[in-house]
Amino acid sequence: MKIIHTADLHFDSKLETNLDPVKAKERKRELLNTFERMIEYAKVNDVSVIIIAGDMFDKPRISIKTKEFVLNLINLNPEIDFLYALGNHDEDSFVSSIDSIPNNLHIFENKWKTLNYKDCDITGINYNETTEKYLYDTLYLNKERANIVVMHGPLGSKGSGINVNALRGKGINYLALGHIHKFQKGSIDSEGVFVYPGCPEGRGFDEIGPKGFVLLDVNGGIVNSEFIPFSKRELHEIEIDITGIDSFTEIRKNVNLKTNSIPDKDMVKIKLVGNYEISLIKQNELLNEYLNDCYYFAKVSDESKLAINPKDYEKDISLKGEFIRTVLQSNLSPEEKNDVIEYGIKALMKEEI
Ligand SMILES: [Mn+2]
Repeated sequence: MKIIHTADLHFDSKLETNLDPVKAKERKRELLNTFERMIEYAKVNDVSVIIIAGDMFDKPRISIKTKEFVLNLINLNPEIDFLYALGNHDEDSFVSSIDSIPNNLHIFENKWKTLNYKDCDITGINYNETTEKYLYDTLYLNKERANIVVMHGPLGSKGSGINVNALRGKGINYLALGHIHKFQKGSIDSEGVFVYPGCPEGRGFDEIGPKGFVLLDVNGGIVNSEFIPFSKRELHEIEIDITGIDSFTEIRKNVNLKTNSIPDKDMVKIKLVGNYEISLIKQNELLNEYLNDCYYFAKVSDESKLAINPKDYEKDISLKGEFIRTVLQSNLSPEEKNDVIEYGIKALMKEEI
C-alpha cells in the first residue's frame, strides 16, 4: 500500500515579500497546481492515501476559489483517501465552511481517531493546547499492525511541542508530522521514525533547497519511506566571496560558475560576502538585472565588508586618508564605521550612493 505524506501547503500565502504582485499571484496558483500534480502522481503510482499533516491553508480566511479548488480535487478523486490534521495556521474555517464533507476526506479531531486500512492503521489527532495535555496518555495502538500516526507541531518537550521521547514504545512505525518546512527524519525508538516532509514549494529564501513530499510503501508490516523532490521551482541561496576580487566582470564570472547548473525556472539569491578592496566597484543593481534576466526571480544581498587596514592610511595625506582616519578613531561601532567609510569613499569617488 502506498501513501503520500505532505504538510504545510499554505495555500493563499501572500508571497509578496520578494515577488511583484503579478508573479506573487502566479506563485499562489502554482502552490495549488503542485497539489493537483501530487494527486496526479498518486493516481499514476497507485497511491491510495494522501496524509496532509496540517497547515493546508495559511490563515483563517480562505478564498472561495481556493476552497472550491481543493474540494473539487478531493471530490474528483474518490479512490484516494485524504487524511487531514489541523495545523496552527489552519484554524477550522475550512472544515466548518464545507456544507457536506466528501466521503474520502477524513479530518482528525481533538481526540485520537484511527482509520483501518488493509496494510496499516493510520491514527491522528489535532495537536493544540488542549490535546497536548492528554494525547500521550490516550494513544493506544494495535502493535500487531503497522502504525502511522499523524500530528502537526514542532518538536519539543511536553507543553512546548511534540515530545518524541514520550511516544517511545507506543508501537508507532511512522510519525507523519507537519510544521517544519524542511524535510527532516529522525528515530523515535527501534520501531519507528518521525518525519517532516517540508513544504511542497518553497515560498521565500527561508525555504531554500529541494521541496516535495514523502512517499510511503507499507508492506508486510514494514513502512518504508522516501523523500520525493516535487516542487515546480526551487529556491537557491548562493554565497559569493568577493575578497580579493577587483572587478564587476570577475564577480559576475564567479556568480556564473556557481549558478550554471541552476535551471532558469528557479529563484536565486546571491549573497555577497567577504572583505573587498576600496578599488572594487560592485554594481549590484547591474548584477541584479542580469540575474533577473536569467531566472524566474533573483536578488542580490550584499553582506560584504570593506577591507580597511588602518595602517594603509596612517600617512595618507589625501582627503580620503583624512576621512578614513577620522572615522576609524570615532566612537562608532565596527559595522557603522564600515558603512560610513563605504558611503564616504563612494561619495569621494563621485559614485551613486
Ligand atoms: Mn507551516
